Amino acid sequence: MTHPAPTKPLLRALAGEAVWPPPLWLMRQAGRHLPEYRATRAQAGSFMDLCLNPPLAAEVTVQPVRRYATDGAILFSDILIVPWAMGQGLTFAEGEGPRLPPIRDAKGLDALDVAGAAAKAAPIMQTVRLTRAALAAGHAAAALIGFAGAPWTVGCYMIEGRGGGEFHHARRMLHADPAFFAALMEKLEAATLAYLLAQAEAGAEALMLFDSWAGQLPPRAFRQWVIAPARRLREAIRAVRPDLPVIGFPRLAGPMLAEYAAETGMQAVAMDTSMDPAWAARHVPAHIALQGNLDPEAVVAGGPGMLAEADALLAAMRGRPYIFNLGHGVEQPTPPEHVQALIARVRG
Ligand code: 1CP
Repeated sequence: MTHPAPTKPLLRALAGEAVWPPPLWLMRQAGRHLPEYRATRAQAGSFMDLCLNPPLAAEVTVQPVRRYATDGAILFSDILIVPWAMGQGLTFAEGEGPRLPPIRDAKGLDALDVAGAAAKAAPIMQTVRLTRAALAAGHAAAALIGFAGAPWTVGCYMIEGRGGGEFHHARRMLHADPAFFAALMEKLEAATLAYLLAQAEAGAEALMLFDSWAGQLPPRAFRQWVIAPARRLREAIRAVRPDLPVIGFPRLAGPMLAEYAAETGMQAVAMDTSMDPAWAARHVPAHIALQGNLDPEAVVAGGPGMLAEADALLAAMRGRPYIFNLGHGVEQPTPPEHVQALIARVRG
């Protein structure tokens, strides 16, 4: 079966075209740096209430597209929705990040309900449908990006019960009880695949796999628990939807980024802030798009320093498929005018 060539700039770059000026979106573009987000969030109640309220979640997904005309809209949700949908408790303590009852034994593992997760995640799919409709009606050039956390990163939160640290329990579990760890990863991978396919079915035009804590793993474990699951997920998505591009983000992978890019079959790999874009351009095959990686703090600061950083990044990426983005999420104190000035510079 052949598919028509994509016309949206983000999807063209993901198809391997060196679109210039490059398409652009920003991780955490919807969020607390935007006054309109804070207003909708207050209307929803808690962060979880917002994630599970399709009209309001679709509204905050579209807000940065409306304000900045970004080429991508990333679904407003969270990577921890998958463990929540499998039945693990999840709360977001105001200002403190996520809290989950840690899973460290067979009892916790057995209680995870992979088959039941789809029904609980149904509101997220409704958000995808509403967002697609809103983009079609008013922002026809923007592509909707669905996402999930990768098994290793989500497993870190499930075992640890919280973020903000170094995930000692999760990293130790891999050595101390490899059978338990493998069983948890297997359940998580199955639930993640179903969750991504449901987003594709509901209208996501690209998917992104966030492995934010990939850099915690030494190379052998990185191959086993970052690269191999990403490749299996990528293959399984291709079997159902051969046209759908996937972006992989093995954060802080360092030189392992090259192996990740060569072996997972992703259409793009995202560079974190620590990655040298010139190194990535040399080591990632030229048909795979690169995404990233301006320092989010440069955008908080703004001014000529930010513009000089953006210029250097653009110079390193020119001539290859590339998607402009930050190396991590937009920081809360970022003035929207700085984002505006950055985008104007990228678009020349
Ligand atoms: O109070 C609030 O408004 C909550 C802050 C917040 C937001 C805006 C959280 C809690 N999640 C989100 C949204 C979110 N998270 C998106 C939406 C789309 C967008 O990018 O605009 C996405 C893609 C994520 C992904 C996510 N959640 C990641 C992967 C990317 C990354 O930042 O590395 C991770 C690690 C999480 C976990 C999480 N959720 C929220 C927080 C504060 C955290 C980090 C916890 C920690 O480890 O400290």
